[in-house]
Amino acid sequence: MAKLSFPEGFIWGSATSALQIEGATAEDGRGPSVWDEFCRSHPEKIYEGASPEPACGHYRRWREDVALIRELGHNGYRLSISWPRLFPGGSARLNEPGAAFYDRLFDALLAAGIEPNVTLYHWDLPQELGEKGGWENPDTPLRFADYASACFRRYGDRVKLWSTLNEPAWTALNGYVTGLHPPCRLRDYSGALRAAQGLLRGHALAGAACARELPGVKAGIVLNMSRIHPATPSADDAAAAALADGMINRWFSDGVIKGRFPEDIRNYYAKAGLLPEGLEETEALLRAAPLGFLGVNYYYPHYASADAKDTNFHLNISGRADEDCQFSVKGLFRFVKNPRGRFTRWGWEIDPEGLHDLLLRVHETSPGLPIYVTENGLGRVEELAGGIVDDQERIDFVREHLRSVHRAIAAGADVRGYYMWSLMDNFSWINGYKKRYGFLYVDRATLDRHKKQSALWFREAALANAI
Ligand code: BGP
Repeated sequence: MAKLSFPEGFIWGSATSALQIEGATAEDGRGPSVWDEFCRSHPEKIYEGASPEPACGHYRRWREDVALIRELGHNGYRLSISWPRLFPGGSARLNEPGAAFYDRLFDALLAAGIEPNVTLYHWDLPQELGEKGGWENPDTPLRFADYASACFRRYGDRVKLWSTLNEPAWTALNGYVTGLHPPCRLRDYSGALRAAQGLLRGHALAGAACARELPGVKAGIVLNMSRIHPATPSADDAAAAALADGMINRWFSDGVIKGRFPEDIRNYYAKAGLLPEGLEETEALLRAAPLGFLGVNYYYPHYASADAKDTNFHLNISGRADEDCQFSVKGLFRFVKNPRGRFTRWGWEIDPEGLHDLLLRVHETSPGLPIYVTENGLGRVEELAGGIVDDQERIDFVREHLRSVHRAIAAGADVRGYYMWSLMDNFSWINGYKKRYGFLYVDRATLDRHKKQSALWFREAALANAI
C-alpha cells in the first residue's frame, strides 16, 4: 500500500499528565490534590487500591524521559503542569522549587527539538480548593485564571501551545453524576452543571489571560469526544442519542467554540430545573476568550438506547471479561454494547472511523479551527518478555486511527498533530497500574523504562512524516 504522508510540520508525539507520571507528591513543597486525597480515603474505588505515588517517578527521572522522547523521534509532547506543585493549597504564593522543575523540563524539551503542548489542568485540583466546593465555588475559576496567568508569564517565552483544561465533561460527569471521581457525588445533576460552568468559566478567563499576557498566542482546550449512535433505527433511540450527544459533547464543544450552549439541551435542563444561574455571563466570557485550537481526546463511540429503566454507572476497572461497563440514566438514555464491535479488555469499543467523523464534525462546526488529537490510545495487559513488549495490537490501533486522521485532513480538517496516549505506562486513575497505555513499558518494581515495539514503529512513521 502507498504511504500516506502528513502535512509538513505535523506533530508526532505522545501525551501524559502530571499526576499520572510525576510521583513525588510531597516533595519540594507540593501540596495534595483532590486525587491524592481520594486515593487515600477511597482505596476500595481504585483497582488494587493504587495511588499516584510513585507513579512513574518522572519528577526524578525527567532527564532520562526527555532523552527517550527524543530517541523515539517525536517532535512534540503533551504534558500537564501540576497546580498544587506551583501553588500548594491553591494559595497565591508561588512555590519556587515546583515552578523550577518545569523550567528545567521545558528547557530540556526545547533543546531536544520537542515542542511542548502544555495543559494547565488535568484533574489535580489543590485539595484545599476541593474542600471549599471545588469547581462549584465561584472563586475557583478566578484562582485558576491567576494560576494560568502565572504560568503564561513564567513559561510563555518557551511554551507556545497551551491548553486550559483536560476533559471538563469528565470532571463534571464523573465527579457529580457517576461518583467515580472526586468529589464522588452521585446523581447530583445540578452540581454537575454548576461544576461544568465553573470549569468553562475557568477556561474562558485563562484563555483571555493568555491573549493578554502572550500577544499572538491563543490557548486551546482539550475535550473528550465520542460519536454517539442510536442503538437501533427507532425514533426513540435517535432522540436518546441526540440527548446524550448534547449533554456529553455539544454542551462543551458548542460552549467553547460558539460561546453559546446548545438550545435543545439548554431547554431540557431548564425544564428539569437544573440550569445554573449566570449562564449568559458564562457565554459572554466564552465569547470574549479567543480559542486557539481544539484538542480532541478520542477513545470509543457510544450506542444509545431510550430503554433506560434505571440509573446505573459502572466502569470495568479490572480488565476482566465478566465485568461490564454500564451507563444508564433512568428515562433518558442507556449506553449499550455494539453487537458488531471490537472491544478492549476494559470494554472500550475500538472504532477508528469515529475519530474521522469527530474531526470532520469539529471542522464543520468551526471551519479553519486548528485541531490536535490530544489523546488516543489502547490500554492493554502487558509483560516484558526477553526485553521486549510485542504490542502489535497497539501498532494496528494507532495506524488505523492515523489513517482516519489522514482522511479527515484530506477532507479539509486542519489537524496539526497526533499525541498517542501515552508516552509511558502510568497511573490509570481508578484502573490503577494494570491498564498499560505507553510507548514505554514501565517496570513497576524498578520504574525502569523499556521501548515497546509500537514505539519503534511510531518512530519510523514520525521520521518519515508518513504511515
Ligand atoms: C482520558 C484522560 C487520561 C487517560 C485516558 C485513558 O480520559 O484524559 O488522563 O487516563 O483517558 O483513560 P484510563 O486511564 O481511565 O483508561
